[in-house]
Formats: sequence, C-alpha cells, structure tokens
Amino acid sequence: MQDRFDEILKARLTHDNYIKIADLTNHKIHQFVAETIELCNPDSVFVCTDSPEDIACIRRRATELGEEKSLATKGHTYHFDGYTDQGRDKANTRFLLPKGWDLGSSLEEVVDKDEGLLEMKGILKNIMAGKEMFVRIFCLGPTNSRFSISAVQLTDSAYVSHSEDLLYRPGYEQMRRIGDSPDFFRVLHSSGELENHISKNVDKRRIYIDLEDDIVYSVNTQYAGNTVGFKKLSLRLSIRRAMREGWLSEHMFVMGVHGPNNRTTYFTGAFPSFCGKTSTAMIPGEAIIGDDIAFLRNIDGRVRAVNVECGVFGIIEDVNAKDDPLIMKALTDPGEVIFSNVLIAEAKPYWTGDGRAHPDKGINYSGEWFKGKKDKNGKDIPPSHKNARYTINLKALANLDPRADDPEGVEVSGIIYGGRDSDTWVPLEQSFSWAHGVVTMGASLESETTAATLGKEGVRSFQPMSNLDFLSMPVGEYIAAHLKFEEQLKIKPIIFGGNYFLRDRDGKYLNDKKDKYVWLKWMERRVHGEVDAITAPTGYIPLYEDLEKLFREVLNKEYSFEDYEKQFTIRVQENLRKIERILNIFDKEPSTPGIFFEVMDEQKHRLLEAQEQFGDCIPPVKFQ
Ligand code: SPV
Ligand code: MN
Repeated sequence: MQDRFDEILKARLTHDNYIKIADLTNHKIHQFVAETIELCNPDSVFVCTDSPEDIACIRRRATELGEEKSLATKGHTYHFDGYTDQGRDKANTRFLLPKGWDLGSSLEEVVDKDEGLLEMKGILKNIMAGKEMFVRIFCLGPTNSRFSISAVQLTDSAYVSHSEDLLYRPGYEQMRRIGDSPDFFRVLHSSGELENHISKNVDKRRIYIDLEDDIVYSVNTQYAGNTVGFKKLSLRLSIRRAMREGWLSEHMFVMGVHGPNNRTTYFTGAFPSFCGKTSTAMIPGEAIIGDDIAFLRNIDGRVRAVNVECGVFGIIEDVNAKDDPLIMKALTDPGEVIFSNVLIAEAKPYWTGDGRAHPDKGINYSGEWFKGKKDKNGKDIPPSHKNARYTINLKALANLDPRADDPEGVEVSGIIYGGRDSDTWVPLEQSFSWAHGVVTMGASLESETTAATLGKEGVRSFQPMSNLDFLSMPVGEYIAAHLKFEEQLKIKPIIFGGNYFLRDRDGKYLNDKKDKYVWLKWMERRVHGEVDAITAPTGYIPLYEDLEKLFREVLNKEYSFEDYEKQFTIRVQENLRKIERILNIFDKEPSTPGIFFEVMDEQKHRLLEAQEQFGDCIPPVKFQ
C-alpha cells in the first residue's frame, strides 16, 4: 500500500477495520477510501467484509441511527425520504464531461468535469463529520463469472448500505479475486446534513457521474434511485463499458416463462418505470431472475443474460393480494423488507391500492398524516407516495428461478420492449427481424412520464429501450451497438413489442392487468414456432383463436372477438405520427446508422399501403 494512504487508513480506522481493508491487495480501493476520509472527514469507518456479523451490524446501525424504524412484523423496517426527494432527480443528475467529449444531443445535462468536480468536492468537504462511513463492496452480476463487475460504495447512510445488502451480491471475495485490478465501479454518497433523519440541504443536492473514471458522486439525497449507486447511476457506466466491449447493459427484467412439457423459455424485457416491468417479471407460475437491470452477452453465438442485482426495489402502489400475490406474500411474511415512503400506523405499513382498509391517520413522507391533508397547492396528500417502494431480496419470492445466480446466465429466446402508450401500439406484436425489432420497437419506444422521476406526469416522451434516462453516449451510437450485437449471433432471440396501456377513444383501458400472463405465453409459443401469426404492417400479431385458447387456459377467462378486434386494430395515423416523431429525433443524431432510416422507411410504406387499402383503423382480420 502507498505510504500516504496507509498512514491515513491506519490513523482513521480501528485496527479491525484497517485489517479488513488492508487485506484487500487493491491499491485503488485503498486510495479511494483514504482520499474520501480526507475529503469527507467521517468520525469512524466501518468496512464490511460480508460476514454475517458485519451484515447484521449494518442492519442494526440503520435502526440505531434512526434512518429505519422497526415495524410489527419481524424483519420489517421503514424509511422516509424527504418531501422533495421522492424520485430520481433528473435535473440535478449530470455527467462530468471531460474536454473534447460529446454525448450527443438527447442526453441529460452535462457539466464540465473540472468545474463539476470542484463544486462536488466543495460540497463534500467535511460532510461526514460526526458520522460513520460504510465501505461496501459488491459484485454486479453473479460472482466469479465473465459478467462480474466489482463495485465499491462509500456512504454515510446505513439505510443505503442495508438496501444494498438486499439488492446486490456480496463482493468482498470477488474483490480479492480481481487482485490489484483498477477495473471496478466506485460510488461516493453522503446524505449530507440531516434534520429528523432527512437530508436537509436540498438546494445542494447533486448527482454527478464521471464516465471517464467510472465513479459516481451523490450528495444531499436519500431516495435509493439517487443513492444506491449500482442501480441507474452505475448503469450509465456499464452501458459505456458494454459498448466498448461488444455486449449490452440494459434496463431489463430477466424471467423464465413455462411452456409445454416442463420447458422454460427465458425472456428479457425493457419497460420504463411504472409500466409493468416488475409485475411481469413476478407473474405467478413463471420464474423471476431479475426485475430491473440485465447484462446480455454473446456466448458461443447465443445471447445469455444475467440479473445485475439480486433483489427488488419495487413500486408498492397497487401491490395487493389479488394482482400481485407473490409480492404481497413477500411483503407480509416475516423476513427482511424495507418499506419506503408508505403510510405507517401502529407499526404497520399501508399504501395506495393495497386492497385493505386504511387508518385515518399515521405518519408518511409528509410527516403527521391525516385523511384530507392537503399540500401547499391544496391537493390531497395520498397516504403513501406514488413512488413509494419496497426493498427485498429475491430469495423472498416463491418463484425465483433456480438459475438466477448461474455464472453463465440463461439463454435469452425473446426480448420485449414496452411502454406506457395510450393510443398507438397494439398490446403485443412480434418484429419481422432483429433490425426491425431494434429500430421500430426498442429505439422507437415512447412512454408517458410517471412518478419515478421528479416532474410532470403523463407527458409522452422518447424512451429508447427504456434506457434514455441512463444513456451515457449519443443515442445513435447506442442503437448502432444493438444492431451490431446481432452480427456475431448464431441464434437470435425474437424481439417483441408490448403495450399494457392502450386505451379506446373514450380513454378506457383496453386490457386487464392480468392479460400480460397470456401475452407471455403467446410469445413463448412463438419462440418455439407453435402458433401462427398475422402479418400486419407493424409486425406479426396473434390470431384470435390462439389468444382465445390461451385466455381460457391461463386465466380461465372468456376472451371475446370484440375485445380482440379493439385491442389489435392497427391505428395507422397514430403509427405514422409516431414514425415522424422518432425520425425527428434521429435525424439530428449523426451517429445513427443508415439501416435505421431504411427500416423506418419500410415501416412507413407498409402503413401507407395498408391505409390506402383499408383506411385509418384496420382490424386484424383484414390482414389475414
Ligand atoms: C426505476 O425508476 O426505473 C427504478 C427505480 O427501477 S430507480 O432506482 O429509482 O431507478
Ligand atoms: Mn428501473
């Protein structure tokens, strides 16, 4: 170890903690911890080796420090984030841009790296005085695997650290395995000054991402999407690394869908937040591997995927025994659960849409809460925040796939892209080819904004691969990487488009929440060539007979031809307008590959031809 860092670590860590960090022969981790101590000046430092005692200590500290409080059910705790700290803070999340770098025009804000670092270091100076700093080492993806990426988080929040225990695979041993390699992600977080356990200095909330050095800084915030660095913050880092190395890092679930003869067929699915990604991955009877972030690699000509995480930080609104029985069981059985930003009354958690009678008062993210409480604009404050969440380990779920930790991942047969789209896409369709799927489904994904990010809801926005918020390169280059990924594949997954949110002209949803159970079964059958399809201008769509049969088998439900027609009518004008909107964006992206425009053009011509023959709203039978 370099003398200077060694001196700092020896002076500022207890002997036990010094041994734990010195035991790792990695110079860069020593430097990171030592320099952070110098900058942030914590009172004490706890190094977690992932031993059961160390993990228990973190959990205990979260309640001792008051960041979490215990609930009546064993293992359950709750945590509140500040009133204005209830979602990913896009406005204050910036890339630190080195001189000469260009990230394209569609990305979030950037700040000059030197200036941003200066500002950040100013805010971080002495910020941990009086606090304990936790040193956490995780592994993104399964350990000891070609997918593994080591990751180190320094934080003064025991809640963040505890959440990470539920969400990430332990990485201390993996860090030993990589020896002195400098190749790992770093996250430095501080909740900053606290008042009633809540970050106080919201005006100095900053999240800066340094793509050059693979490091993220996050300060004066507690919401896990801004602080648990290995969610979306380091997703930005892995997206770039994936592009450099020829694999994909995606905002996707990974799940197994069961088919005839006990077969399991694996799918990944990219949906923006609040668009059914987690509830799809947790469909009872199917098998979950992950619900949020996946790495996909070409291994021997086939696509294989792993879950980057091993837990769920899921939206709790509308989770109830009827719609999400598996999640509900995990949230009510004894076991480790962190509830955030729900209503608490008599040591019990409540949330909107939980299907239970609610007390008239309690505490929530707004403080003391009572029925009818209004915000400063006179709007009702709901019992739980719309983006209230639960954090659990996947082991709490009855349907965890046995291959969830397989170092080689699972072979992916289908990839689904879906958004919150009230008027354009049919609920389900299959692409004609990899390029058609990448271009017209993945890259053309649009979704109406939700409470997952701070800001106005319900605004249709461009969401390529559900990953726009996390892109760390020009979007044209990102799409080109997807197109290129196909080139070396011997067996290609089938790409599907999905939309759970289609409405009729009166604004009524055309599908039930559980219809997705059937869509997955149809896709599974398509992968194996066991059901036929209709060739529509936008893709292959299901036949009524097949869906009717599957609805009966899967949901024991009559599926009417009338519903089918309404759901699968091709809305030509809407699709054409969508093409224009998407082209408008990619026209300005010089890195977009030519094939993108060819595929869009072909789709446009198919739609125009169909329009000429059948008009603006074309029921599927017309294409049969
Ligand atoms: C999402 O919003 O997409 C999430 C939660 O999965 S967050 O960690 O906030 O990104
Ligand atoms: Mn997500």
